[in-house]
Amino acid sequence: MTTGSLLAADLVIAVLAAAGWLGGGAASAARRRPLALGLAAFALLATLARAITITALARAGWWFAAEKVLVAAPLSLAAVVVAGPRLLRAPGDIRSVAVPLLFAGYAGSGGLLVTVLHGYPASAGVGLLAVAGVVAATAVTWRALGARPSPTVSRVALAVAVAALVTGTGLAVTPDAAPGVPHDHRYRDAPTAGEPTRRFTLTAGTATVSVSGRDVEAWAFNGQVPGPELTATVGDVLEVTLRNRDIGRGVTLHWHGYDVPNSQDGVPGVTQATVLPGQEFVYRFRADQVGTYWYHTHAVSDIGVRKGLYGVLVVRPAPVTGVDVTVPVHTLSGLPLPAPRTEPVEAGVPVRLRLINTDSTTHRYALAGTPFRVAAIDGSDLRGPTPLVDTAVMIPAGGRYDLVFTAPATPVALFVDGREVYSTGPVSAATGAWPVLDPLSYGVASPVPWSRFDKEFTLVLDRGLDLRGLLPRYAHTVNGAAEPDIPPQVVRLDDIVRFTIVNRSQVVHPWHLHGHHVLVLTRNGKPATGSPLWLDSFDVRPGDVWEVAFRADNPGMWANHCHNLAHADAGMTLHLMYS
Ligand SMILES: [Cu+2]
Repeated sequence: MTTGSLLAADLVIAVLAAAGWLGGGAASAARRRPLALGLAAFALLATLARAITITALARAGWWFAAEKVLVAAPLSLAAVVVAGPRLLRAPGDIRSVAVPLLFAGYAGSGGLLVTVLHGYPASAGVGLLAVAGVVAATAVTWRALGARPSPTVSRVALAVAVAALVTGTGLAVTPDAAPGVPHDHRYRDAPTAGEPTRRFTLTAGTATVSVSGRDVEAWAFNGQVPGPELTATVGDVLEVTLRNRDIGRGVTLHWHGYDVPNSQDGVPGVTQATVLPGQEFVYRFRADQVGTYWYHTHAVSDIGVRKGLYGVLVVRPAPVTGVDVTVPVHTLSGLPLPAPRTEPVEAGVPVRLRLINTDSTTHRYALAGTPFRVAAIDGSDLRGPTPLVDTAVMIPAGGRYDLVFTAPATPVALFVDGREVYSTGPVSAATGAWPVLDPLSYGVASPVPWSRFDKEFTLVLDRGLDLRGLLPRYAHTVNGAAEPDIPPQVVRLDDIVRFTIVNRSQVVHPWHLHGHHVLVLTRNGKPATGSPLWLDSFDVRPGDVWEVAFRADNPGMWANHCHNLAHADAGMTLHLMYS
């Protein structure tokens, strides 16, 4: 069982246990004896089953189990100790066990709420708040059911609830409030990239575009979705003028995967101001990385990219030989892009398909009709890629795979999630059952260039209630905090930095660090054994633990965030800064 399925199973069992106790309590209050005993027995079994799931999660990593061991387990134990013996005695008046059963239900719910609303890291304050809630709810129930606890019991309960509430509230306030992102202008001076050799102008504006024969209201660069394809040859100096015609919430350009100088990175409020209607901003950088990249707005990025403010950036080593096709996959108003395209290719011609996922979720790509190799991932060439046949690749949000092959005499076709997007002729293929390539064991290994790390950071990805802003929100969190309260990661120039990224949530988080490519070291404790993987976008699935490393060689203030842009906007963004 994977840690991801364990997390899901544990959550389901916790819900069933709490519901069983509460249902049993309600049934006994209503004197429904068989139902009460049945539900309570079920809840008891579910509570005991959690001992197994919590232990297994703790073995997978303390991050996955901390609050369950420290808060939920003691509360569950109290539930079993209080309700269990009374049930075994099976009292004549079933109503007399209503309060113990409901207490067990509150205890189970308390532990569950701590997991769902607070998550990692566990804190004494949150544990005490849960205790206060359970004691208070039990006391209220006691009164409501007309039972008369002895004055001593009432006083003790009141004292415990008040003490826990007071202490918990104090302790739950995070002591080390994040310093936030200083608005530092040091890195904003445009570097001297040299005289531009490639000039482009991108004008952002609202537009009506046609997708699959339907008119769609979009936000577009130069009236088209995707925006114009920007191409360059390595060594070129790109100058891109961004104009905003009428996007009221503003735009910027971020060069996804391109490790540009910080001042050109396009993150509003961090590297530049948002470009408002009527304004412009000129980006200039040297094209010194070959490969497949893309650009997109980073202002209200979730909405802006979804509505169409993105395009392809390809830097080639030399003039193209053979067929070189970009396939930027996107979902615009629920309609898939690009439109299917068929063009015959003569046998023997080399073909490169540049697959780009510009959506916020993973896509599955399958190339039928030919053996192929994955030549590059996220713009970096792989070492010794071997031919693959009938194998699918999963590309994370923001990620790119370059597939290469020599055109056979028979047609080939590329499918994205089962939909044909590119072909050289008619192909019928069922690709749904194909195995998926694991890039961590593909290609030829070479030793990790570092043996020690100057800085190590752990990022635990989760969900939690964020009460720090004006309105409460159910945020996507990193180490229990949401933007702008996640402390920045501070490094020095030339530090070798290691990130451990842990996903204890129920959804995939495609991780994306700006300005640097990270080398994958391990996933779920197993070292990468294939070609060195230098990534800028990788899927951290539920229960996954990734270790990645990089050299801090690009000074500035860099966004480090989930590239499911809805998650990024809902708190899952922090910053890497150089001291
Ligand atoms: Cu995410």
